Amino acid sequence: MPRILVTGANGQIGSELVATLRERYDHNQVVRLDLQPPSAPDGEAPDGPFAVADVRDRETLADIVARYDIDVVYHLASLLSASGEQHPDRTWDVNVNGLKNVLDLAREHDLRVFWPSSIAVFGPSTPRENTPQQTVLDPTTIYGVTKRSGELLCRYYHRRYDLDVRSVRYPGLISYKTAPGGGTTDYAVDMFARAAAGEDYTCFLERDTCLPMMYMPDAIRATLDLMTADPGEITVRDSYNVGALSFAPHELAATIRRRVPTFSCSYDPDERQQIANKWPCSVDDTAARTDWGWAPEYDLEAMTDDMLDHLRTGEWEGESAGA
Ligand code: NAD
Ligand code: AKB
Repeated sequence: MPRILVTGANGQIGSELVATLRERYDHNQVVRLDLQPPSAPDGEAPDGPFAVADVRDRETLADIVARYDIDVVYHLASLLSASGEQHPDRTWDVNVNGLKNVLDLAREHDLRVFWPSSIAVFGPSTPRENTPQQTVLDPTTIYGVTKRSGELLCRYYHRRYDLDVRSVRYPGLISYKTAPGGGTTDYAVDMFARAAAGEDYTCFLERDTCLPMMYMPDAIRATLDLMTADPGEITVRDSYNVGALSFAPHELAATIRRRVPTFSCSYDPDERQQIANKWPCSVDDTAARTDWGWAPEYDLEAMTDDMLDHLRTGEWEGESAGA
């Protein structure tokens, strides 16, 4: 049974990935790592093993890998697109130097690595519809620059050192358990949260800004399916496009309004609009479908039903970091 380390484990993806991995494997085999301890009910100790560390601190990372005898790392610790523009130096340091620390430790300890890239690797010269797997990559944000640099670093370590590192370019992820951490696609989660609370929402993107999105259960399945695929099936070693949904804010608002008739959405774009304008609307994920059988399960209607059901039962912790 593999011993697993998840960095950035308190975040939007990490908190759900840890729960799924702990269901799939033994609870104590999965170690959470983040800058803070995981939250726990008042007076209770956090559930399961955790380590407080900064992924830029290579010595501490090495101690954790050795202490827990780690075999596999899901390296999620990162700054996202909107917060990245506020802290470009820190974003480079965490996103690129943190990844290099993990890859170097993986070489030394023969670890397998999952590291997520993003649709932020694309830019203004990239085709916006059905964006190909191989295409112009001209990111305009520091976040996108770090993601493309990370993709190339992963491919280099695979070719040069035969490291088994795998990656997907997640689209904007939508979930109800943990608030998103400072991205451009966060508006969708915020809109759901407001609608479920019986409130209206002012969107920070224009009504017609189409972006690729995915529901969290599909994202977790994509991650685990890629990591359990036979290494011989993996033909893309920078990062796979994975598609699921494509919609603009007004389409999401209309889908919600069919279930919450009193819901109203207005539009007041801020600086995140400039980021979204450079990203695609949809991606071509033929390589992921062919190589390891990727297929999303949730369409916009099914996701909206599920999100509202869960949010109405109170499974929500608050606003996104960028809100
Ligand atoms: P998040 O912001 O919700 O969580 C990131 C976590 O990393 C936070 O808990 C934060 O405390 C931690 N962290 C930040 N700096 C750290 C450091 N120096 N050392 C240790 N931990 C640190 O992010 P997320 O949405 O869960 O994203 C996880 C990964 O998936 C990131 O690489 C992100 O780029 C990628 N991704 C996310 C989305 C999305 O829509 N959520 C889309 C594309 C790609
Ligand atoms: C962001 O908006 O920054 C993230 C992403 C698409 O990488 N959700």
